Amino acid sequence: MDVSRLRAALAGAVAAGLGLAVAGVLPLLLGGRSPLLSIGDLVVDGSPPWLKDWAIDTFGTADKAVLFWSMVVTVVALGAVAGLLARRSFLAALVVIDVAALGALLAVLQDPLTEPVPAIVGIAVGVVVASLALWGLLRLATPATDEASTEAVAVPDDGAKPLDPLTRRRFLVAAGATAGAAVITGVIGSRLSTRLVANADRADIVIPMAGDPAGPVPAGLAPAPTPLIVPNGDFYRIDTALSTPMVPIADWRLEVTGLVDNPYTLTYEELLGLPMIERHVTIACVSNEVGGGLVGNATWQGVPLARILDRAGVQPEGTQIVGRSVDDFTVGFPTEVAFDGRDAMVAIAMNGEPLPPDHGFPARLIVPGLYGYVSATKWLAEIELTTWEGYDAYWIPRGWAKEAPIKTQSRVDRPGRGAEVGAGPYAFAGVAWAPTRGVDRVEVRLDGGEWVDCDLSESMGADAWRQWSVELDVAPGDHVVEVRATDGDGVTQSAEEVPPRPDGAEGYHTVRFTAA
Ligand SMILES: Nc1nc2c(c(=O)[nH]1)N[C@H]1C(S)=C(S)[C@@H](COP(=O)(O)O)O[C@H]1N2
Ligand SMILES: [Mo]
Repeated sequence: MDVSRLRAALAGAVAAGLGLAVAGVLPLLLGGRSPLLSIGDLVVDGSPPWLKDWAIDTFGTADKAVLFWSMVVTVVALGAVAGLLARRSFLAALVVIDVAALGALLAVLQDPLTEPVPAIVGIAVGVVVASLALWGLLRLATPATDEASTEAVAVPDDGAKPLDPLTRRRFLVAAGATAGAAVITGVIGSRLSTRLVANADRADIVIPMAGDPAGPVPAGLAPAPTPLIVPNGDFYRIDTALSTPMVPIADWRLEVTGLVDNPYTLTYEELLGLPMIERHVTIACVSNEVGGGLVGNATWQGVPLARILDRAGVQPEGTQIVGRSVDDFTVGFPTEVAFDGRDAMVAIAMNGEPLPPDHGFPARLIVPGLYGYVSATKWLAEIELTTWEGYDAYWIPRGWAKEAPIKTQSRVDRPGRGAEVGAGPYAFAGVAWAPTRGVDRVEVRLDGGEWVDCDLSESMGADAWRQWSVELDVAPGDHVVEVRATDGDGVTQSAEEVPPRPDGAEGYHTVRFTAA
């Protein structure tokens, strides 16, 4: 074909890129494994040990990315060669594409992890797409034989007929669109594959029994608008992640770093092998308004943070623990919190299941008594010991307090705001929490009258919330009910209204309702 070398190579490169993306992603959509992984495994298995060592030394944890990009570069380069060959013979270009596909096919067929059919279909469609894209692009880049345009254009130095500007632009747009389609397909595919792998990993996990289990969940009160244990699907979710990080287990490591004698790294398997505790712990968001829903109680299982730190040997200057996530969110809290007897843990399970992706799979921090933004790193990747002064975690420069214990709070869940209830005896109900101190007393008052003591659900430990309820007579008309809790230290929550920023809302939850 009468196409300049540059355009032919470009056409070949982008066509190959699109073919590669299709072949890499389509098998995932068909429920299979990406041929790129089969090829990658084959390359790794076939590499001599010195090469593997060198790759790990040189690229560290980026070795997989380097392998992936090497594949992309190789295929794109082969595509460029095919494009150049196509100037003489399109058949020769097809041979290059087919030989590359054959290589992928062989990698797939020897891969014990791969279902062959989806991979073969992916490769076949990839070949067709690459061939058609190359054909189409070359056609676009071929000057019409009865070229009417006499406009002066740059003459390529390789003897190809010049292109008029319109054709040239059309070719460039088409080549750009092909490259764009390849990139989009590739991005979707890589997201999809980590998602699939992470979900499959999560489904396969068997959480070992905690050696130190949580006590039983008491029966609770009736009516109970809010359960003692909030099911995972109903649990509030707060984070800065635009999309939930999906973390395949094989790629995940927990690093313990900073001001410690022996920094070390744990795999998920190793973490699961450590002695675990299980506890009922209420976690809360500092931005929760009085009466709001950004609080929940769950049964968490994990490895005591103290144990993880002791193995590293915290140095005396390591006065701050920074929890960093895979997406670089950070929390920071005083190191003493890990050693003061509360059950701070690296949690791996929530209500008997591996952590849901939205709640931090594969591992997160849970620190009883501290608001989430200073303690509860989800998708935990690193625990770094640093000085208290040396680092401010994510939300601190954004105007939130550096030390943020959860304040004693209580909430009316029944009646709802503005509800209409039947006049006569009415059961008021809700929850109250004061993690680490525990809730000892909850009182309500109707229409500014006397405070009345409520029944409390049996304690699940000081870190967990308690349900409260009380039956009061309500006369027909408009009413207002208020609630207040007293913690295990005998301190009653403060009445003064304080906004969430900078260290948590205060005030009594107040609900207006009508009885008829
Ligand atoms: N990686 C990461 N972890 C995070 C956050 C975040 O933005 N990113 N937000 C924190 C905040 S502000 C809260 S309140 C809790 C909420 O935990 P949940 O979504 O499991 O309820 O997670 C904490 N952990
Ligand atoms: Mo939060």
